[in-house]
Order: sequence, then structure tokens, then C-alpha cells
Amino acid sequence: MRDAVTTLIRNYDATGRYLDQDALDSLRGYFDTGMARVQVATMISANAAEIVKGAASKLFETVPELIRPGGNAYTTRRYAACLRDMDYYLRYGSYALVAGDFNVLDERVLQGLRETYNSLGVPIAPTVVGIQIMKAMIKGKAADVGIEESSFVDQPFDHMLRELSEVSV
Ligand SMILES: CCC1=C(C)/C(=C/C2=NC(=C\c3[nH]c(/C=C4\NC(=O)[C@H](C)[C@H]4CC)c(C)c3CCC(=O)O)/C(CCC(=O)O)=C2C)NC1=O
Repeated sequence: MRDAVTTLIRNYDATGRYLDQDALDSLRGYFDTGMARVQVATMISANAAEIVKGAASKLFETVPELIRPGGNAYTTRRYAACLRDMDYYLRYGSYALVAGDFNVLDERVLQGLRETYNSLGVPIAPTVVGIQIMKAMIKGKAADVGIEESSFVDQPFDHMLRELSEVSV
């Protein structure tokens, strides 16, 4: 598992270079948003259950077929699996937010996920909608506590969205 600092050092070490101005600039960007990243992650921890439940209700309002007979989230077991997956995306998203790096998402969440979903018939498009709703909720809550510039919140969630929506070859 890597973070913004270890990834950078790893790249420089691979070619035996000292850190240069580009390296320092990229680290400055990370450290400048450091406290805000931790603040948002703390806010996510304190509101995780509410965020997952709220985003799931909104998703099921938007795509009601999911919880009707024949829908993938129909039956208590599958409904619970769906909410649990949303909770995974939120929790790992909060780790990646603090790490400033997607590696934890790639290693722990995204590897093999599309194949698993496809083999179980879990629809990807509404999963993408669910993650988008959570992202919007987090940005809204960040703005409530005065964090207006929250593009660093988009990054890990957009990465999951991109990787999930990627067209299979
Ligand atoms: C930490 C990394 C990690 C992830 C991401 C993960 C996902 C994951 N979701 C699964 C199932 C599932 N995922 C869903 C999710 C949904 N169905 C819908 O209609 C909605 C669109 C969506 C919720 C937003 C459902 C319903 C199942 C159960 C499918 C089934 O067994 O038929 C499964 C199959 C095994 C199981 O049921 O536990 C995995 C591995 N597991 C992991 O360890």
C-alpha cells in the first residue's frame, strides 16, 4: 500500500535521482491539503452509516427496479450486500483521500471487481450512480464545515468511477 510520499520517492529512487523542484511542488500540493484531507476523513468516519444509508435510499429512488422482484438488490441478503459494498467504497475512499494515492483502491477494492460483478450479475451502472451520490454528499458536508475547495475529495471517488465504468475489452 502506498501514499503520495512513498509513491514519489519510489519513482525517484527507480532512476536514482534526488528530489527536484517538480517533486517538491507535488509534495507541497499534498501537504497544503493535508489537514483538510484528515478533516474530511474524520467527518466521513463520524457519518459513515448515515452517508451509506442516505445514498442507498437515493439510489433506490432513482433506480427502483433494483429492489423489486428480479432486481439485483432484491431479497434481504442482496440488499445487505449492496449496502455493504457501498460502505466498502466509502471506507476505502476515505483511506485513499488521506493517502493522496489510488494504490489502496487498486489493490484492495478494484482488482477483479468488474469480473466479480459481471459473474454475479451485479449491475455496474447503478453502482456508479451510488458512488456518485456518496461523493456529492461528502462534498456537501465538507462545504458545510468550510472546505469549499474539495477537488481532492473527487480524486479517489472519480478513480473508482472510472475504473468501474471502463468498457470491457
Ligand atoms: C473491500 C473490497 C470488496 C468489494 C468491493 C466487494 C464486493 C463484492 N460484492 C459482492 C456481491 C454483491 N454486491 C451487490 C451490490 C449491488 N447490487 C445492486 O443491485 C446495486 C447496484 C449494488 C449496491 C450499490 C450485491 C446485491 C451482491 C450480492 C450478489 C449475489 O450474491 O447475488 C461480492 C460477492 C461476494 C459476496 O456476496 O460477498 C463481492 C466480492 N467485496 C470486497 O471484499
